[in-house]
Amino acid sequence: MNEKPIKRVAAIHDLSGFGKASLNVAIPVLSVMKIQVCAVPTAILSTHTGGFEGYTFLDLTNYLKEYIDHWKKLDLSFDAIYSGFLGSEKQIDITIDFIEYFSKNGNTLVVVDPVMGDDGVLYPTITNELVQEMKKLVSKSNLITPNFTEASFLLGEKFDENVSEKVLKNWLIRLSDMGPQIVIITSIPQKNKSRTGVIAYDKSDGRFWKVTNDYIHALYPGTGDAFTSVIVGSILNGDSLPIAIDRATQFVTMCLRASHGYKYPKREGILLEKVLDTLNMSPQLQCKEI
Ligand code: PXL
Repeated sequence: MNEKPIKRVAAIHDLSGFGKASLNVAIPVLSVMKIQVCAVPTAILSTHTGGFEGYTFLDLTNYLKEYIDHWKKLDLSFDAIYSGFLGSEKQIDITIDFIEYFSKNGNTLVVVDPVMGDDGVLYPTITNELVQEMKKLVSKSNLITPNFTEASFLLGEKFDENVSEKVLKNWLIRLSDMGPQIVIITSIPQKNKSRTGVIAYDKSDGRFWKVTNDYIHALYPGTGDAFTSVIVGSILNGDSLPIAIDRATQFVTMCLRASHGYKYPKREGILLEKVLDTLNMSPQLQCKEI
């Protein structure tokens, strides 16, 4: 009597009540992809931090131990562990401990989205110490999804918008040398400014993948969370790496297109609900080996 009829993800993120970020994105996206989300809320905020002032913030760091201890007593197991925005070095240590305990059987997919910054700069809450600590978390993962800014900070490299494919391949290899088998870098500036790129590497077969998409100049917080949530669901559902990337990039593009035409504050996030049902359609196959 111990069937597991559905795959399960432990999602270690904050819960920002208003706006589309972190758990408010991971739960609907993965649920539509028929995967159960088990939330490990690291903090509760009234809104996410992008563009809102005066938000309230309840740090749950000190509560997490008893929360996770209960799960240990229940002997729960997960098909994947997926972490996102983390607020302190202590939360990173707790996440590392969680990964070490719950991925003991060796079959758990560990996905780390090292949420730290965008457009060449770190978010206000991210210190240099946190960047160093994030490298430790990356070393425990199987798959990471830094954006171009986060990749440059993890490697101590300059944010150069004219970066070449050759340099990016070197970055991918160096990031995978830190631990993960698969590295996906998003938001890569393209020579053609109306495009944006995603590039990936799987060190188990040494293959590189790339796809470019229309760049929609509209900064909605939470798009990175949507991207990585789709990657997690897609890999768990048995898609190959390029198909997972196609699914995630096309979903985010669709979210942006569905949102962009409306007149409302961008800080309120993408209109996820309008396009969630597209997640169960076949993506167009656009991601190419390079
Ligand atoms: O989407 C990343 C994210 C997660 N959590 C919080 C945030 C943000 C981005 O702004 O503020 C609290």
